[in-house]
Amino acid sequence: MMNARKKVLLLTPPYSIAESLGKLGIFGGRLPAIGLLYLAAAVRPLCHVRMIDGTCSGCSNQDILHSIGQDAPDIVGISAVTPAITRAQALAAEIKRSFPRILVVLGGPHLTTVPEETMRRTPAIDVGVIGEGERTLREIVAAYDGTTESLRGVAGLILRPSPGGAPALTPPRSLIDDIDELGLPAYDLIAGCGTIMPAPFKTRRLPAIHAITSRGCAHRCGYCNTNLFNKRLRFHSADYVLELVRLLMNAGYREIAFEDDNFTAHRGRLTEICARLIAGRLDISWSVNARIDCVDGETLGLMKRAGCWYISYGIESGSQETLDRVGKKITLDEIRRKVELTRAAGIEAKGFFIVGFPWETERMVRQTVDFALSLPLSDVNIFPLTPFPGTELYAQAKSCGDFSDDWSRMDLQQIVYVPPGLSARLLRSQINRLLLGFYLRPTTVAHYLRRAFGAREVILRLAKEFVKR
Ligand code: B12
Ligand code: SF4
Repeated sequence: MMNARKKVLLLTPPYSIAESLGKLGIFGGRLPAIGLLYLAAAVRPLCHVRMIDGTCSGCSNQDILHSIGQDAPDIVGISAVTPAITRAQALAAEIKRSFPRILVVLGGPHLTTVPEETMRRTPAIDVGVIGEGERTLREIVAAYDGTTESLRGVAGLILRPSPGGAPALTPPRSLIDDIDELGLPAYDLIAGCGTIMPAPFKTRRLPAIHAITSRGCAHRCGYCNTNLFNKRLRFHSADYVLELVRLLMNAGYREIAFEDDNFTAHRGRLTEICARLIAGRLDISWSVNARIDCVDGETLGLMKRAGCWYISYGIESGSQETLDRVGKKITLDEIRRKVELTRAAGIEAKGFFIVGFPWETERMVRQTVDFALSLPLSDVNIFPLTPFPGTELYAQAKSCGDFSDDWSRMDLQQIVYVPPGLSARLLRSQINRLLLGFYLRPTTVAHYLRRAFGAREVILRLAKEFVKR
């Protein structure tokens, strides 16, 4: 039997994009996992909850073990994306070795996508939480009596009934219909998480933070992992979003990076949020991710007036054939028109691109780079195709081309897949052609100098971090 009020520690394993980018890692975002903030808020009424974010805090496994030794939690919950999963596995093994009585729970997009395989490869994990975690974790905390057997009645799990035993699934967990019911995430817990900042490219004012105002995506792009929320899109209401903005402003934040897959998916909601931000004269600047087909001149103008200054678009390719084959449902003409409209509205536009799809030839890869260079974008980024488990392209990559199916290398920086007839060298040289061609051209440099002037505090912070590394 356990104490009445249990202790829960939520964490992400030490893993940072800086590991593959070195000093250039300062250009990546360092943000605590929003999922953990929601989980913490959900279980807080039932237990003592703490959070350690290994992506921001710069802590080591040893630091985490030390903290566990001091605090003695009953349950440790770990969250991991695919490239962080091997770190999560190693950390879980160390926790289990030093503290065999602690229940180790793993959740997040990777476990959700390949639960059996992940459990098989990770004997130290007692329980995996598949999909949305708030209600599941709450039930785990309430039911756990020191044995995994006590969790058999909790839906949405893959659990190991005995140490080292074969994992078994409990019935699936349905999604929450009204996500406003979740309440606001426990942002107060990030105080001890270390240096927090969205990617400097899309940060103009400090302090800045990130937020999510919807869950899932209704589209089916072949390279994207949308398994987590069963490919279903749910929105927080405009009321909720305004309340969230006020919470963050009261905590001192001056800028918010909305990290929804597509913040602009619901036109009516978008219009209402913008109108209320304008009417309330809220002094907050913000950025979003959007789909090209979900913006127009009118909404862009409204977004600008409401404080939006930066939009990231998943453009992906300069080959219409590739756009069609991945199910992107956008055309090259529309992309150009919408990027122009964005800039005309006074909003910076970033384009994300991918090269190396299974069917791509050298000509198609070059087309993507040429197309990206021809658009009036403010920023670009380009990745080699990374066929994540659970995506449509994973199966294709397995059957054609050269695919190193190594989870720890799937960080979007390393080339894990090369299509037939192409080489990793060709992909790398085209990626560099875009990045160098774009960022070293005089128009970009001049634009950046103007932007840097408007974001002096961010530049200063970057310079300090660059020297420290
Ligand atoms: C915002 C975001 C980011 C942000 C901020 C991440 C953060 N720290 O919050 C930034 C830009 C920094 C980022 C970076 C990366 N990201 Co990202 N990101 C997202 C995005 C768009 C939203 C994540 C989110 O907040 N979701 C909302 C919350 C509520 O959901 P959640 O975090 O999944 O948590 C819920 C459940 O998973 C579960 N759960 C999660 N963990 C746990 C743990 C326990 C114990 C329990 C019980 C439950 C549980 O319960 C939570 C609440 O319901 C997702 C796509 C998506 N729509 O999910 C991609 C996504 C998670 N990212 C992805 C990737 C690949 C990356 C990068 C590797 C890319 C890169 N190299 O730049 C890095 C890795 C960074 C890192 N160290 O984790 C992939 C992961 C794919 C995979 N197979 O793992 C996703 C799914 C995008 C995609 N569609 O492919 N990302
Ligand atoms: S790439 Fe964007 S639009 Fe396509 S499925 Fe993923 S989140 Fe949705």
